Amino acid sequence: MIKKILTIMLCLVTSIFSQAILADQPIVVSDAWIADAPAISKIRAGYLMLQNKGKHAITIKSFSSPNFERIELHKTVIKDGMVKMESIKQLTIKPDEIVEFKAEAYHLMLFTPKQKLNNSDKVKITIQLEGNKTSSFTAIVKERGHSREHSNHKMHH
Ligand SMILES: [Cu+2]
Repeated sequence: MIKKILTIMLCLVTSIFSQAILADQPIVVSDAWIADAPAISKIRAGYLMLQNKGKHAITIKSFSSPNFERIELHKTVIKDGMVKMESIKQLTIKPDEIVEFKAEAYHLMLFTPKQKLNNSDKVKITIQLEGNKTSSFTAIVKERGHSREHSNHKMHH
């Protein structure tokens, strides 16, 4: 019995400890959202703001979500007058730097939703950082505003 209580306590301490590590991470995510799209669409675009509030550069290796088969980090570039998207393998954020994801720059491409996503749904996304660290955030599904964001997206995928 005592052994069992000890184990439970140990688990509690461990989980509090790991939460503290997470909270300690200087990466701050804000305004994370995923553009709503017809259910038939296999691709969603996601946007967020990343801020490094720490003293050291942070390198993002990848993104993942239980709601999607895979997530890629893309950057829109203009080459020879053509709009193209490049897949970015890793992204380094300097101390105090803010990286804003938007249609004409960085964005997330989320492939193959595992279930139907509706407006206002919350999607958990995990960032894999260099040094085997992770950081998670929630992105909300919402409709795009009246902009020309990603209007020609399908052509490039
Ligand atoms: Cu893209």
